[in-house]
Amino acid sequence: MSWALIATWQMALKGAAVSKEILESHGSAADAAIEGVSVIEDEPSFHSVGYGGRPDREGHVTLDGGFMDGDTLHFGAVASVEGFRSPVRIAASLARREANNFLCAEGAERYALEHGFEQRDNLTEEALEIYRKEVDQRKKLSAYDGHDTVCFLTKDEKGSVCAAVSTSGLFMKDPGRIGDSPLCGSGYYADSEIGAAAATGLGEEIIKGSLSFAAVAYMEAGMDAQSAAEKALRSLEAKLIAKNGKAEAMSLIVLNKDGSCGVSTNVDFPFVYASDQNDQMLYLARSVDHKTVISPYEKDPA
Ligand code: SD4
Repeated sequence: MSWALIATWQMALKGAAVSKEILESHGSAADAAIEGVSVIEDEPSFHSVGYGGRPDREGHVTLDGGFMDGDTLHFGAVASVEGFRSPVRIAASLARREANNFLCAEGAERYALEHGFEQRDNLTEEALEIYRKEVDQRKKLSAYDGHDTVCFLTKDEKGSVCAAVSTSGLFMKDPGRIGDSPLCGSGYYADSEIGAAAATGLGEEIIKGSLSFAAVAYMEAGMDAQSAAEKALRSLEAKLIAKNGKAEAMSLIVLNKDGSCGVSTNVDFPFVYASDQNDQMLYLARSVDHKTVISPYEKDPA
């Protein structure tokens, strides 16, 4: 396949259309991943990313983002950033530095300000209302429905592979809490010689298995994308169940450098895949007896 993309959740459809257009018109994997994610960051009806993201326990919308260039292994990331339009763009800019690639909170905000990144109050009226309703009954930490990370993995016609992610993390999270999403190796990983992977779900579980790096390492050892995704996620799931009696929600997308994809999940997990040989489509991955079953997603892609 000359180009391909895979992205997490139904919300990715709108961004995937933009990403696809870039790849079809000979654009780079980096631009396709960053632009795809940033479309979702601007969309207030998606309550887990960028504008309209759900706030932390103290009412602040703090955002995490990451980017990795598989040609160089350079990565950039921001965590707990407040008041900026596009964490993924800040992350991609940090990936071009020699060092100081992962910045959090005030340091990341200072960098973003100094480098002219657009500011925005990401707390919408709707999110504020939901927050006010929940504020008295602090929720158990869980990656509940509708609070998901947008992850894009892209491969362009030159063979470059990139990963980009963005999230507001968990609703009602503790101030300063950072999940897997901005952590290179856990939330995302890309190596153009092999492929890429990215995760969504409860960050505290995903981090325990460095899930994205694990999937890429399995591909490097010779597995196809689907086997690598399944091996990485099921090994961690089995370990967590053996050690703790349960494994919380985790989903993993994988893109091989040949453009083929793989997905593994322990929940119901919609994702988008497209390539020069496959029309852009929404699929549903489900977990049946600890095995991932994938089918076209019938639900109206609103
Ligand atoms: C986090 N992994 O902050 C993110 C949240 C998520 O589905 O992806 N939820 O832990």
